[in-house]
Amino acid sequence: MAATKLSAPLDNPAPPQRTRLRFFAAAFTGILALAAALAAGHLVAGFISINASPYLAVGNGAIDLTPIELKDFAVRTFGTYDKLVLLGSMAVVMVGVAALAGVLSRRSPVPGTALIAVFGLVGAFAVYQRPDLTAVALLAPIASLLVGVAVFLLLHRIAPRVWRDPESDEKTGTSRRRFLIGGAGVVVGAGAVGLGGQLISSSRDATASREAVGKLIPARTAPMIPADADFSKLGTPPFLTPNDKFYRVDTALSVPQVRTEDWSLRLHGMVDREIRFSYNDIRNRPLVERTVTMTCVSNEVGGDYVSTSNFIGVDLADLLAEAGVKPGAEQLFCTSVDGWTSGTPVAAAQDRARGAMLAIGMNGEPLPLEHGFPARLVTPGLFGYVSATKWVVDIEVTTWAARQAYWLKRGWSREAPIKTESRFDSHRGFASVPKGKTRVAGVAWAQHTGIEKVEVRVDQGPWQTTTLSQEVNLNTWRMWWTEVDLPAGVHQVFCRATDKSGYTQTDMRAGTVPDGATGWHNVTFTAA
Ligand SMILES: Nc1nc2c(c(=O)[nH]1)N[C@H]1C(S)=C(S)[C@@H](COP(=O)(O)O)O[C@H]1N2
Ligand SMILES: [Mo]
Repeated sequence: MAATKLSAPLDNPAPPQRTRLRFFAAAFTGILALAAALAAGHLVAGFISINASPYLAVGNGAIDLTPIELKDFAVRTFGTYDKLVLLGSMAVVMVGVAALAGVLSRRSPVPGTALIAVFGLVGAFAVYQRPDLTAVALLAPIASLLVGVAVFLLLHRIAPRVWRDPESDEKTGTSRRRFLIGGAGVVVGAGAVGLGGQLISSSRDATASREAVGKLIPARTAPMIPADADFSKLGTPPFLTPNDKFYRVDTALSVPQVRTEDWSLRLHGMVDREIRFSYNDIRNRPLVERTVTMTCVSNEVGGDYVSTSNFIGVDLADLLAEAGVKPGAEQLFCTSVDGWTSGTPVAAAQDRARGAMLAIGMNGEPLPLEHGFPARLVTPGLFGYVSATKWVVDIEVTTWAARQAYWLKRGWSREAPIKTESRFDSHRGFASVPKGKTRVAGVAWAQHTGIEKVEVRVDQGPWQTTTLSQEVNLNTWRMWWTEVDLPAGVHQVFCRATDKSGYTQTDMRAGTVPDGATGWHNVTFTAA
């Protein structure tokens, strides 16, 4: 046996150093190495934290680096799918780079190996940057790096023998087949390993912890929502948004998994006494329930990033009073477990009439994981990015000068009161209706101020007032409906709201950056 092996190179002279790999074989080695690398990283991350997965970490890093206009565009265009679009585009770019690494290495594995190593280092850097991960998390990108380089070098050793010699057809045929089978094996293996990582991480998720909390029963329940608070029969949304329909906006590529027993909230900074609350500390207090309409600053005129819930929790003003806020404090710098931050004006948080909360429940249930379980902030009247940190673990009482929150650093405004808005719900965009009378309905909101009236106008005609639904409280949306008379033809119908401060929505169109969109929503009707 040994003799045969020894003699083989003699019978079969060593391949010339400069053998070139076929183009596709070369690209294939790169892509396979990538698949193996990502899978290995994902598996190791499964044991630590799924955010340590280099793929997700690079994605999260990309989100953090994305210019605001693009990020805002993505949120507006792809909505909740913005994250899928990001992961998909990343996959395309990665496969491209991996194929390039392979193709660069048609003669020597060095350039491709170098490129893969750089790739691995980018992943390691992205993991290193994450505030929610410890040094152990670096094991995941390191596994990726090692497996990626190893698989690449291995395939590179096999591949030239396979594609070297077009003459000896039979031999090449079998080894080519072997290479392809080996390659398929790497793909299947990588898939299984990656899936394993996913399963391991999801077995450690917070679902069980959330279920263990059970129903939340407030000591002070919110007033019942009257039956005529919405006009859902005319096409408006129901007054309370079901939890699974509540809009979702955040920078988290994978939903943070925090179990109640691992959660605590540190309240510190410019206070007389620093306090740390456990989940039970909060849960065992008398809970209040408040009906609040939340809105995202990325909501366009006519958009859907607005929802209403019965939030259950404790008064933020109480927690602040217990800690004793020092004079001169300006903002609550709030940090999520994944490192995202927001800056809420102290005055808004202390204002009992506004009713800012540390919330642990929505509509009787513990917060859904994607809405901040175990605990989040809710500050009525302010856009979410300055007031509603999900998965909140740290509140530092400080000044504006001392700290800059996530979106503030990226060009959005420091002060972000929700703008008075109204929208059509019964019809959207372009609608065809019989000529004559048509019922139109929608919602309007001016949180913390309240809606005074909503008017509609057909083309350049006079404004006509609409019927408002019963007011639930100043912090919630209000529904409206009316009848418009449309002669045959094409008509633009506008709506505008006036709030209780006397402000009427401007028709000046403004984009969402830096502090929220303005302009009148309209629907184009074709009446026949
Ligand atoms: N941790 C964390 N909290 C966050 C965000 C985020 O990206 N990360 N986004 C904020 C924004 S921009 C909004 S509008 C609200 C949305 O809350 P929801 O997803 O529960 O509707 O959450 C806020 N809280
Ligand atoms: Mo937002």
